Amino acid sequence: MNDKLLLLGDQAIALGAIDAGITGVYAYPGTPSTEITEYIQERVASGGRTIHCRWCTNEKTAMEAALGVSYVGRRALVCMKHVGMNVAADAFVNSAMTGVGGGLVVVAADDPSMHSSQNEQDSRFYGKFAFVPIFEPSSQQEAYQMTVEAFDLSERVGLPVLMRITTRMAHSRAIVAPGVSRGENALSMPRNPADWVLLPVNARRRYRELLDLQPRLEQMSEETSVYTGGPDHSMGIIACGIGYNYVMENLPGEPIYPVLKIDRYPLPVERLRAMAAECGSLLVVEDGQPFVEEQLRGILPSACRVEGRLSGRLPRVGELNPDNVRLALGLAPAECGDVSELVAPRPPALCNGCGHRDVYNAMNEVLKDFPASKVFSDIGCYTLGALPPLRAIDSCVDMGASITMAKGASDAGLFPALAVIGDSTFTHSGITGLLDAVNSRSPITVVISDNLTTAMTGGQDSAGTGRLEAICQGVGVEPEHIRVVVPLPKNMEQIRTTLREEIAYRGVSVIIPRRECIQTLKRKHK
Ligand SMILES: Cc1ncc(C[n+]2csc(CCOP(=O)(O)OP(=O)(O)O)c2C)c(N)n1
Repeated sequence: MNDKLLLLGDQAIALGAIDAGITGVYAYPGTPSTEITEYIQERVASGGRTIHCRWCTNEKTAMEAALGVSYVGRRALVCMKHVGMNVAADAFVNSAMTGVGGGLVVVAADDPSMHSSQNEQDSRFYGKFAFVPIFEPSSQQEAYQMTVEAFDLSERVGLPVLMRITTRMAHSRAIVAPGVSRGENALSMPRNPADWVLLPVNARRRYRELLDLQPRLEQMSEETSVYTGGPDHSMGIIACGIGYNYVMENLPGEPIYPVLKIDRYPLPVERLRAMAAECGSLLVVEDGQPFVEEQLRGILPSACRVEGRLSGRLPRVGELNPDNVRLALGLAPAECGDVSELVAPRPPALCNGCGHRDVYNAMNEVLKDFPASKVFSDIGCYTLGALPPLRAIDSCVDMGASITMAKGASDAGLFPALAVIGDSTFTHSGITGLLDAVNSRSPITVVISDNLTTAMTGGQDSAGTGRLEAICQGVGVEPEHIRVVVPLPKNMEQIRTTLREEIAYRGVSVIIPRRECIQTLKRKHK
């Protein structure tokens, strides 16, 4: 019997993947998913089994590398935050069309309440859209076990499995009892190599096969869903993923209402219909968007009363928690009060001594002479430059959008158009936009604020470190318009002059302010 461990949900998934015999984890950092890969990296570094665990350049490269592992019969884990699914979507959706060889599990960590994200999108829609099985654990122990099971299922049905978690599952700890660990699969080649060539002739056949598989997946959900009968049938509760935890915390012991725990999709339609037939109404407790609640409208007779986030019984936005679930269950509010009144909010800010600050101070000075200027920015620590007192940037949409938006605005006649992007975001998805700008000779000034790390998510390696000038030159930026400066208060005059010169140049210029992130520097000194 293995020792029990106190693990984050992320770590439980990581351990499950290690014990399932993965050959590699492929990921780009993003809260709340980052700790999955970091745990595997730590285990490998401390002498565990060899597992490929280097950070990828973005979520799409991660998904595709994992698909390559699966093609040759071995197991791979892919991890990302929910918005990473948008980047990986092309590969993800088509991986359901090719099918998989070795087990392939994709973890998408959703962030309801947008603690560190631009939106609240719910990754379950991606799983449904791609017609793949979705797992949604309700506890850390389940996260461990379901990961192992997801790899087995993936190989059994020949499809990737999407594991969907939300912030609380990822970042809260509980005891996990690990099971047995297995080794890697042997190398093996695809049974039907044509499946992997998505020419229309093969794709049409594969799509039919994918659709034909759906009743089998639905049947599996019927067999595994856990239904607990309760004496009071005035209401039935459908509790998904971590929502089940919140329900059980409020209804300890034997729940008085019937409870159906949903931890995998497609939905167990027959089970749901049977439950609706014996309950006065149904309450859907699901974190994220009303994914189940919406589907129930098509599954159940229209007379059936379904309540949840759409009906207003639970809040439409933000995370679920034991308190708002408690109210939806018709119970009196918990006595501990509203924590938001007890904990003083601390808005995020750039660290003192951060190089991004010096970049923005110089930029703000220079742009006083250009009242029509706009600074398109991106996602990273430097996004905090939008806040007072700096107020230095005008946009933050999705990773890589700074350069392309500056190009578009310049095409439309804006001058000067500037872009500010971090080093990791630049390699993630800024390079192709820079190529577009070079190809159309757009008069834009791109600032790649290089702190030599992916700071926002905790200081992971940045894919282009040491190669940014070469990348820009390779993309076609003229060498004399690739300028490197050191963002320190003592260099202000030089930075301002460089900015003025490159704004005056009517072509693509890149300025790279380079100074190591003070947080990673501090950690190195320690
Ligand atoms: C598609 C997507 N993937 C991941 C993230 C999470 N994320 C936000 S910023 C960032 C990288 C920031 O690194 P960098 O551009 O170097 O800027 P820094 O934070 O170091 O200033 C990451 C990984 C995200 N928001 N969107």
